[in-house]
Order: sequence, then structure tokens, then C-alpha cells
Amino acid sequence: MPTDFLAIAEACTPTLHRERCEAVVVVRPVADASAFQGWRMETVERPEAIAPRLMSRGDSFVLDFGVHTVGQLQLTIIPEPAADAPTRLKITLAETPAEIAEPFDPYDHSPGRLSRSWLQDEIVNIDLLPSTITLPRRYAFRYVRIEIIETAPAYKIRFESIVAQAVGSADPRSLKALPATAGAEMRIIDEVAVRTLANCMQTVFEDGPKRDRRLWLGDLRLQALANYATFNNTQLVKRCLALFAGLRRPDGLVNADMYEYPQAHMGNCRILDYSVLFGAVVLDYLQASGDREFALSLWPIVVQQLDVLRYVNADGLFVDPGDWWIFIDWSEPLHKSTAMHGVLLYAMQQTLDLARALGKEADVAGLPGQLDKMRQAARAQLWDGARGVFVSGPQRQVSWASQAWLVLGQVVDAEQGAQVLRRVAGMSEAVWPAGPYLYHHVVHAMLLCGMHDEATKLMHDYWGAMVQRGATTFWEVFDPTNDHLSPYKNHLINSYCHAWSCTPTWFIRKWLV
Ligand code: RAM
Repeated sequence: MPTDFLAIAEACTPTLHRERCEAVVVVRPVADASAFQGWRMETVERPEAIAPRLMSRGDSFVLDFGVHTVGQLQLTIIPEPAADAPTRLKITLAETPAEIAEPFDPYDHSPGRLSRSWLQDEIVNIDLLPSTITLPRRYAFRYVRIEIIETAPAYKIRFESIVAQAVGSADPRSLKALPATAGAEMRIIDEVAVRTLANCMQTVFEDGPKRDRRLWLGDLRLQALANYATFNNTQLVKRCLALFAGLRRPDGLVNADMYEYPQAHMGNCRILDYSVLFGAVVLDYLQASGDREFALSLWPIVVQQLDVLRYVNADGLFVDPGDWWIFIDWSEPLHKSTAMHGVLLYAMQQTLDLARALGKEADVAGLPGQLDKMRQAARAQLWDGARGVFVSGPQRQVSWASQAWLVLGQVVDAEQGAQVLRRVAGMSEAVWPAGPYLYHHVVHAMLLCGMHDEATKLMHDYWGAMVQRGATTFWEVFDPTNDHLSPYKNHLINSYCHAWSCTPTWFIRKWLV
């Protein structure tokens, strides 16, 4: 009987936890060139000042919930005296001060941009007053701006209560304590990372609760690692793995992204460096959960992913077929072939380790030889002896991505790995990472090479810099030299609570304390 993966996914649907949250302060945005994206929030008053205040057309205020929150918003509105016309409100929910301070419109809809509908603003008309209303969407926010567009000359309104019902599948009671040996900065980074993970944990591991609210294989791999070290909700990982296993592409490869609604279905993204890492997620799951039976049921699908080895030529080198999205990082100048070669090596090694753990080595008998050949090919053909680093493409580009992934692919040992990572750090022409997904792999590579001090410093310089800029959850995109960087050409639509940014908690808990 073939395994019914979708039934397994269904059976693992988590219970959502809810928690009532209230604003901690009333704020207003103030332009400040030294603040993140040019805006900081200034305290106006305590939130208790809002409930008794009578307001009418033109009044507005901004609530700060203190930390990033995911959930629904409920408002109780009282007219004084009785209302003789509807009330019309504009409500904007924001992850960052800029989303409150800068207008969403006019919006650039040109190709390559994301939909305006991800931005969180509502026009709400309320016919019957007094009234308690719950806004229709699930929002991701720290700030809420309420603007009264219309009341009527005969009456005013006051907001008796404004509360959020935070929602998520991370059970706060199951959060493992951070060892006391963690230093002060690492404690803060860990706390922000754990909130990032928790706010992305819904009925799947979402990439971001504001956007895309969807399951991505690359994000899942990192979230699962962070989750094992914190909430250890192995059922949710099982559900996500079952969704990828139950819905595969016609060529048998797992897809990069997945939707749950109205029923589970694949997204339209095929990302080579995501599909090939499916086996790595299975191995991590097996090690964390001990669930051998489920891992065995996935094994044939893991083996099927080895199909991508058809993109390795007779010399043992990966050759970009040109018809796949190879992600690696958002960096525009990055040449990706060498990094992809490293991803393949890492993924194949994980597959081999999984085969060994499951007693299935016979199914991948050719793999050890293939791995040797690909590692030798990298050392022979991707190495620049004069510069002492690995290069990619005809222009022999040097990048952090190439070094990190070839270290993760065990092309060099720990000592040589530390040398290439230190060299690339000192090369002004090297292409830097443009986002947390690649920063994660750089830090991971450093830790495998015993570079604990450098890894800690990089976490301080990168994730620590987000905290200094006010982050209470870590971001999808961040360049310490450019606050407005956005792969979608609009910093307002970036996600500021993003799955692949949550791994500092894994580094801290597994490697650094
Ligand atoms: C974006 C999301 C997601 C990522 C893909 C590649 O749409 O940010 O996290 O995995 O790109």
C-alpha cells in the first residue's frame, strides 16, 4: 500500500494557541536619518489615555504592541451620543515604523513586483454602533494606526478596547530554557530569533506571517533545525515533510513551495537548491525525532531527488541547465554555479548519512564514489591557487557563497575551510551575502571549521545589527549598509518576521553555549 502522505499531513495539523495582547504605548513616527529606514517611533502617551477620548473625523493615533505579533485585531467602538450615521475608519497594521510613516500608494505594479494586497490596510465601515468588530485578516504587526475618516456632526466615538488575539502553533510551555552560560547579547538575539520562529509557526512553518504565508522547502529546513533546539514540535515538521512528499512534480522532484488552501497544492516555483535538500530535512528530522518509520516511508522520494545528479558532467562538475531557478541568495551579481556544486555535495552527503542511518546504503551504492569525484573536481577546477579561494563562472568570481557552500560540501577540511573563509572576508572584490539565508550558511560553515569567535562576531554584526535597529523579529532581507534593500524594489513589502532569519537560536543553543 503506498503511503498516503496527505492523510499523514492532515493528521498532524496542529492546534493553534491563542493569547490576548494589548498595546503598551501610543507612539508617533518621527523622521530621523539615523534610525532604520529613516523613521523612529516617539512615545506620545500611555495606551489607557485612548479609551475615554472622544474622536471624530480627522483624528488618528498609533498603537505600539511592544513586540511583533501575529493574530487578529478586535475593536470595541462606542458612539456618544447615539450614532445617526456609520463610522468609517482606516486601519493600517505595520511590522516597521516605515509602514506607518510612508504611504503605500501609489504602488508600482510593474512586472517582478509583488501584489499590493500583501500590505496591511483596511477601510472599515461600521453601520451599527456601539459595536465590537474583528478585522477580517490575520495580521503580522507591531504597530496599528487608526484614522477616523468619518463619523457625523451629531456624534463622536471612543475606542473602549483594542486587543489582539495572537495565534500560532508554537506552544510557549514547550520552549526549552536557554542555558545560563549564554551572554547578554546572545540572550537578546536568541529571544528575537525564537519569536521569529514562533510567529512563523502556524498550520505549517510559514516563510513569513505577513508574506508569503506559505511553506517553502528552503525555509523549512532552517526552521526545523531552530525548532528542534527550542519548541521541538516534531509533528509540525512531519506535517510539512508529508505535504512535500504527497504532492510532487511530474518528474518526481519535490517542489519548492506549497499552499494549504483550499486544499494542499504546489506553488509554481521550482528551485533546484531547495528540491535537492529534501533528504537533508529528512535526516535532521530522523535525528531529532527518532521517527524511523516515517523516515523510511520518505526514503524512496529522497532517492528520487538524486535525479538532479544528471546536471553533473563527466568531469564531476555541476553545470547549470539554465531552466531552473537556483536561489542561493538574493544577491544580483552572484554567480551561482560553484555554490550550487557545494549545495549538491552537502545534500548528497546528507542523503548518504540518511541511507546509513536507515540501513539503505545498497540503494545509493554509487554515491560515495560520486561524492569523491565531485569533491576532486571542485579542488581541481574551481580553485584559484593564486588567490587561495574558490571561484565561480568564466569571470572567476569570488564570493562568500562559493566558499561557504564548498566548505559545507566538505571539499576542504576544517583547517583549509577556515583559511578560505578568512581570506574571502579580507577580499574587497568578493561578492557579499545579500540576505539571512546565505548568512546562515556562512555562519554554519565557520562553526564547522571551528571559527566560533568569527561566527559569534558575524552574528553580532548581522543579526545584532537588526536588534540595534529595533527588530523584535528578524527580517527577510537586511544589508547593514542599505536599509532600503528589497528584492521586490519596495522596502514596505519586505517581510520583517521571516523564517530563514530565525537560526541564530540554533547556532547559540547547539554550537555556542
Ligand atoms: C521568497 C520568500 C521565501 C523564499 C523564496 C525563495 O518568496 O522570501 O522565504 O524561500 O523567496
